[in-house]
Amino acid sequence: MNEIYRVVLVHRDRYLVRNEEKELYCILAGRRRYRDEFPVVGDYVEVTENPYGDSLIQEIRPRRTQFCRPDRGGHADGFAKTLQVQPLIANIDYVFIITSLNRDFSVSRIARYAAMTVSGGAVPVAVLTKADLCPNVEELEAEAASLSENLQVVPISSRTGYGLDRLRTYFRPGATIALLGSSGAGKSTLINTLAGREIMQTGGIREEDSKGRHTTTHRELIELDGVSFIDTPGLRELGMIDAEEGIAGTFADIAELISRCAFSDCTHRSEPGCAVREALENGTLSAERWKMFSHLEKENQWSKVRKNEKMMNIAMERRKRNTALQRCGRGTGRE
Ligand SMILES: Nc1nc2c(ncn2[C@@H]2O[C@H](COP(=O)(O)OP(=O)(O)OP(=O)(O)O)[C@@H](O)[C@H]2O)c(=O)[nH]1
Ligand SMILES: [Mg+2]
Ligand SMILES: [Zn+2]
Repeated sequence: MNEIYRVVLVHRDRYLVRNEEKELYCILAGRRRYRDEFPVVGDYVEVTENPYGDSLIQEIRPRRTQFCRPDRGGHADGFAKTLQVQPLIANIDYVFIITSLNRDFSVSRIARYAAMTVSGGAVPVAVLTKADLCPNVEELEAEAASLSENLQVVPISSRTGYGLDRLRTYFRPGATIALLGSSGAGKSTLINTLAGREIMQTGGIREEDSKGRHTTTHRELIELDGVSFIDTPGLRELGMIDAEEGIAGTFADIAELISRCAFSDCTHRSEPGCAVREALENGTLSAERWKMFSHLEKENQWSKVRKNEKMMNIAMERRKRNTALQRCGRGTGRE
């Protein structure tokens, strides 16, 4: 009989899974191993328990939400430099976009995370950390909030406890909250502060540029008072892939403007009746946000082309292989 467990940690090809009763180490069942789909932290999986060794993951339950990033192909793609969608975590309600209020603060980075969060079906919250070190918290909070009307922004300090009460409004029992963001932003420190003890290891940051040292190396699900938190290693950068919905959701006002342009294929440069140009000229849309939006859009388009190329490469490889097999007289029913 299979039981449902949740993946809490992935270690190469071994998975630590948990339910209310117990924790087990698992590997993938043989028939799953060569499929191009692997469980990630937060997944619900069907497990056949093996009391004598690693248990077996038979199936991944459909994901309610996920957070993905573009991955530059794997060894399976050979030399082809193509992109694929890589799910990092699954079944999350909120993504806390952890950003420190120091030199590392970047609204355009928050925009990237917000777009990918919305595309995956979760709700983004910009959590601005280290407020104790920042002289102009309100100013940066307002800057982040002006990014999108659909983005909630909460400045906090794990050191002084500032803002944590506001953050707790998201902690409904049963909810899953992922902490994402650059290395050194204070993801693991926040987990430890909420837990009241040192669950995760934390590390210092470089003086010169406030960058972290990639202290956390695994994604891990931690339960605190019925809420599941997923701590993650700092991502170096986050590209756009399959992000149409998330970009449009994050920049909803711009998507609305575009729908009002006189031409449906308006390039927003010099066409008559362009609602974007008009908004830029009368100041209702800032040049900065328009640039951010255009940049993410362009990147997402680029990913789409690379992804399609990958599909073409796979099809071409398959055709070549079949032709070779046929030439050897195999696959034609002659052997
Ligand atoms: N002053 C201050 N320092 C903080 C705060 N939160 C975290 N830090 C410090 O920031 C540094 C990095 O914190 P971590 O929690 O390890 O950062 P992380 O986001 O988990 O980093 P990675 O695991 O590398 O991705 C540590 O030296 C923390 O003590 C805060 O609210 N105030
Ligand atoms: Mg960490
Ligand atoms: Zn236009």
